[in-house]
Amino acid sequence: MRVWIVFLLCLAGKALAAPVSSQPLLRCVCLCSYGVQLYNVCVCESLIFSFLTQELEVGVNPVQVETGEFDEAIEVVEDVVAENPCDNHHCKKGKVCEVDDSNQPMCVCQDPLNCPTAVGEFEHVCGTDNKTYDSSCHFFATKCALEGTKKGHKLHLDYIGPCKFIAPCLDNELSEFPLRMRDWLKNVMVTLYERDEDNNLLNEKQKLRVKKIYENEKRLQAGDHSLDLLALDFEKNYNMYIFPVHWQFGQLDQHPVDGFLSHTELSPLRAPLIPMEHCTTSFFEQCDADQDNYIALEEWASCFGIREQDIDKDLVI
Ligand SMILES: [Ca+2]
Ligand SMILES: [Ca+2]
Repeated sequence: MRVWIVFLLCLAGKALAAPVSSQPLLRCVCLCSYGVQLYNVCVCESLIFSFLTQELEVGVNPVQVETGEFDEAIEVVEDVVAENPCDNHHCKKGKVCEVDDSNQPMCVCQDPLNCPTAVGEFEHVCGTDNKTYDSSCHFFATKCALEGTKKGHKLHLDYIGPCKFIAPCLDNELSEFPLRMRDWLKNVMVTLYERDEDNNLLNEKQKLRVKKIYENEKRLQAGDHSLDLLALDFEKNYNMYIFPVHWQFGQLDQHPVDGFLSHTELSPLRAPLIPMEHCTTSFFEQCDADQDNYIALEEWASCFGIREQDIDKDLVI
């Protein structure tokens, strides 16, 4: 059975933004019960998705910075004989399984009216059409109904929460964004390392790499740091940041694993960040240097200040 421990980037109020070092477990205010406060977002450890019948393949990283909520692209068809053909037939978000006249399972668009009623505003999502949807279920059901149309093709889940005014990102703010994001990624890695008692969050290769960061006495502890300090730390301890940047790329590059991030693949990272970090969209747009709508590993790494000679496909484990 494939079990993916899912780390969900969870919105957390600024009020909770205490330094992580002294108190690693803080309650997140929204989508999950417990998480680790890093910077002003929370890495939540609450969702364990079990994917039936698949053994965890060697080399497959079991840690996903992904909720599954944003996967538009996955449609897994199992060839297992079952009483109900739909039992082992998984449909992508926005679709549900139905049996046709010859008892064959097929995925059809879900009626948004059949989506569970949202219990609170935190379930709302904002589409790239700037419309608020009650939940991601409502969003993907609507997107499905538009399948094959230009409008449907352009419609993506933009961010978590109701649509709101997002201030334009100023140039100086844009240049600060990777400093904080990079530091946050490094802290995510360290936290995974610290909490990986059962050895299922990081594989051996990853552990070895993170161990070096963990044991480095010059490591900047998680917390609120000035941008000057973050910039200085990056300059002095540059090597510490190379692996976390590659690691995050590997976490997102899953559907398919091809060295490029689509809008959908980027969603698990973008969607929770946008409401809190108004430069998120600009940052990722700028990352796509050749503007082909995909972020290649090289584009990603250079966005985070990783030098060309240090970009290494083999680090994306
Ligand atoms: Ca990909
Ligand atoms: Ca590109």
